[in-house]
Amino acid sequence: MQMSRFSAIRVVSPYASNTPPQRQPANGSAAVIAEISAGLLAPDAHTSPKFLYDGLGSKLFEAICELPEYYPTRTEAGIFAAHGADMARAIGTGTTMIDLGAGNCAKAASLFPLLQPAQYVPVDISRDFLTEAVGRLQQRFPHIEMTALGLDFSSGFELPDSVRHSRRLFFYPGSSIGNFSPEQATAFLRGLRANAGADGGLLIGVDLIKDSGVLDAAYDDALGVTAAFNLNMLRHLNHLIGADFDVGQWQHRAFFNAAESRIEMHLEARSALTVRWDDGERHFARGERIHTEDSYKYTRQSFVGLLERAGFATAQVWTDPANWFAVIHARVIPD
Ligand code: AVI
Repeated sequence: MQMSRFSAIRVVSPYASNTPPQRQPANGSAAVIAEISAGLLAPDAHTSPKFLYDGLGSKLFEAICELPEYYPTRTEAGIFAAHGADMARAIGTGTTMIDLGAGNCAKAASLFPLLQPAQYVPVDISRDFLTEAVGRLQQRFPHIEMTALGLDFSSGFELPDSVRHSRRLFFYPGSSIGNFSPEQATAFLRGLRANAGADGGLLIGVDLIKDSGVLDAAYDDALGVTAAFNLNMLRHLNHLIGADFDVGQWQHRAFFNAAESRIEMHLEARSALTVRWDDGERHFARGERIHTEDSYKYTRQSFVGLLERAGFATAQVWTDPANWFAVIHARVIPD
């Protein structure tokens, strides 16, 4: 019997790449590999959002901040532009300004002419990027003492003695606090309070609850930049744990979960597949997801309550005309 001339054609998912990635040796530390493996093997597979940020992930996040749908960055910048002078009056000059997740230091630098801190302490996990940015900034503001700290502050930190003790102001813009759960956020802010001293304070950006259509679009933009940002995590995981995730077999899902008051980002398997890595493997059914990020949204009142539980009294709140975003100045409640 003659074989059909089509019998040699392999049927593959239209999304899978022709050459699925070959597994490379794992590059992450033992602790990182253990953390990622445990999350992938959990009944509800999940990963920490910190793995969204490799070199490309950081660039994709910068691109997200330029998107028309991603309102937080420009809304917060608008609040600083409109109310910076008022903030400076409330906070006063001469603080020790500790910038958490400083990146290119641009947000803090935009406030220097008004806040005039005595010392600027940018903190960021990406030490090289930070050192370069601070070098440039020091030339523009030679009178401000600058002490860059390259560390991961998300799981708590001790400030070195080179950081002045008086009038510490933690600067935490961008609504990054939303990437912690409310319980984690309270614990994190308690840690800041412990480091702030009795005369310390906090200037923090918080994203507010709004129409779910606006929220959904901000995390699932028309150009697919947020999808690329989310999917890029799989390439990063391949690098860290030596896995063979095939990006083409996954799709981005993001939606507002009103009951939990958070945007959830997931990666969803387009078809049944198995992922293998050095110490394990997992089968994913079609439609099964990996939960990659939460971004909590607050009301003004709910965040003020969270600050109080962490030992901060809210001094002043500034918002944009649509009430989409808040910048809050809070002071340490002394013991
Ligand atoms: C860094 N963080 C505040 C962003 C957010 O909005 O939660 C990360 C992000 N995820 C998707 N888009 C932006």
